[in-house]
Amino acid sequence: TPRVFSGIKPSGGLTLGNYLGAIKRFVDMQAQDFETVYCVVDLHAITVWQDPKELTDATREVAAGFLAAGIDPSQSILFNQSQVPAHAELAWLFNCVARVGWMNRMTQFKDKAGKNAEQSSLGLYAYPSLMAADILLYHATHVPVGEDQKQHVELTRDIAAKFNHDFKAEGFFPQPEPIIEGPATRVMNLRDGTKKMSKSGESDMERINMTDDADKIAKKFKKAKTDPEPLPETLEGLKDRPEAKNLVDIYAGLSGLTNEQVITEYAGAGWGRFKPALADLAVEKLAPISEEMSRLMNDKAEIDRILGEGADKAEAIAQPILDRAYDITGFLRSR
Ligand code: AQP
Repeated sequence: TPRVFSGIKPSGGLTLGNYLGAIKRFVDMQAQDFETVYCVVDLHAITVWQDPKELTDATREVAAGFLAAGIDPSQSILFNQSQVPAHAELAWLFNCVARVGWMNRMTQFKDKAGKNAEQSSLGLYAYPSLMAADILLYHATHVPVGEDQKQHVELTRDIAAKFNHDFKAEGFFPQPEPIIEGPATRVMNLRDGTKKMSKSGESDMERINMTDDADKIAKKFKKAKTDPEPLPETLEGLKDRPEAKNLVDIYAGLSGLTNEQVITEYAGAGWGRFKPALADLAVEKLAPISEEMSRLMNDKAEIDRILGEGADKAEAIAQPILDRAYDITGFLRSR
């Protein structure tokens, strides 16, 4: 069976972007004919500073988000990355396969490091190499991600191909496919439609958190930046209107309608009508998930148990593949 791998960083609470671009898709794929492996990628989170206690809390919160949204530990493997050391080990091999020039082309590093590249962690720079290890350690064939991660999955393909080629191990690492589907693969910041909605964005008003209550959700959509024009009659009318397009995409992502159907339903509607409808829809869809998340977060032992058992299952797949990679590399192994 084809195998899916994907992950989310515990670098803060989950956003609507993580939900529509990733978790909701993960749940869909769990229901299809795939073996599904999902990971709370804590090793990735520390590429920028994380307070240790907050990291532990966020790890449980992201795990709770997966579970509350419908990831079932009896159908999917769910674990946190640092409990399976093979990720860090394979990443080192890949650091020696990937080229500096490849990393220099990664737009996410440029976005995240900004003008401060010299002061960024070396880990942030090497992040795509660890991500390649995450995916290839399971010989994953499908990687559901938001638009922002497409370039990293493409780099993963390059690393797999170069490893196979350099060590004459044709076909050892597969070529994984990025799966970028649905109407909301890039949810934008509510205050600036040219920026992505992020967990770690400066202002809380720019994102919807999965744990926001109904009042907060309504307030955030009400204050979301838009242009003054009503919604257009056709999809083309959203061109060059990033904020309007974003709210339509979010509505589509939450409702299960296509963007086109949303435009047809709300053709000519003003924001005074569309925004409250969007807020109601978001509350309807997110409230049951956030209630289940808070219930789960009161039972830390249960979350920790699920992640531990998931790590055992993950390791059972990953370790033989790492061992094989070590043999291919020529490492002497006498115990
Ligand atoms: N705005 C978004 N729209 C659609 N998909 C998104 N994803 C993230 N933001 C959006 C997808 O969520 C998955 C997990 O992402 P991540 O946590 O590993 O890293 P990220 O993309 O860097 O997410 P954030 O929220 O922006 O975190 P911070 O602020 O800490 O860097 C990925 O599949 C991603 O595409």
